[in-house]
Amino acid sequence: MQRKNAIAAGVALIIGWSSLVQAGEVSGMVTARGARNSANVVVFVEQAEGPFPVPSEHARMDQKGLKFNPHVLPVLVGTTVDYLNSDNVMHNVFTSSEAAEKFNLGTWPQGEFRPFTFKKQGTAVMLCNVHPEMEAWVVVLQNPYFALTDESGAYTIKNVPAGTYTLKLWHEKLKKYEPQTVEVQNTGKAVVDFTLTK
Ligand SMILES: [Cu+2]
Repeated sequence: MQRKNAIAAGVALIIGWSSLVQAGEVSGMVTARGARNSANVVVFVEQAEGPFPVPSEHARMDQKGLKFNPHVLPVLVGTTVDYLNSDNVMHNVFTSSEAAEKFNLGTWPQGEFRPFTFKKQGTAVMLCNVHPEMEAWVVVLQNPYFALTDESGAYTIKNVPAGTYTLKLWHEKLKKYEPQTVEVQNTGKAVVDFTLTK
C-alpha cells in the first residue's frame, strides 16, 4: 500500500513537472510605421489564467546620462522596480499616472535607488522634475507573457502555456494595429507578425 502511494506520488510529480516544462513560444516581427525604428514595442498576452507569482527579483530602471534606461519597461503587476541613480547629479523621479499612484520618489544620490511596487495594471509615464526631457514608460501587465521588440521589430515570448490567447501591443506613440489570436501548443512555436501605425 505504501509502495503504491509512493508510485502514485511519483507519477503525480512527473505529470506536474511535464505540465511545467511543456510550454510553447510565440515570436514574430512588429513593423512600426511612423517611429524611428521598431524597438520598444511591448507585445503581450492580454489575459491568461493565473495566479502568477510576483518575481522576487526586482526590475530596475536606471537614470544614467540624463536618460531613463530602459526607455520602456514591461512588468508583471506586483513587481517592484528599483529606480537607480547612476548620475552624479540629482534627479527627481515622479509620475502623473494613476497606474503608479502618481508617485513622487524625491531625490537621492548617485549609486542609490528608491523602490516602487506597481500594484495596478496600466501604463505609467516616468518623468523627472529636474530634467524635463527625461521620459520613460512602465507597462504593468496581468501576466508574465510579454516581450519587448528590438530595433528590427523582432520579439520572442517564451514559456507560454498551451492555450488560445489574444496578443496585443503597446507603443508610446503608435496605437493602431489589429490584435491577434494565437493558439499555443505545448513545445510548439507560433509566429505572429504585426503592423503598427499612428
Ligand atoms: Cu533628471
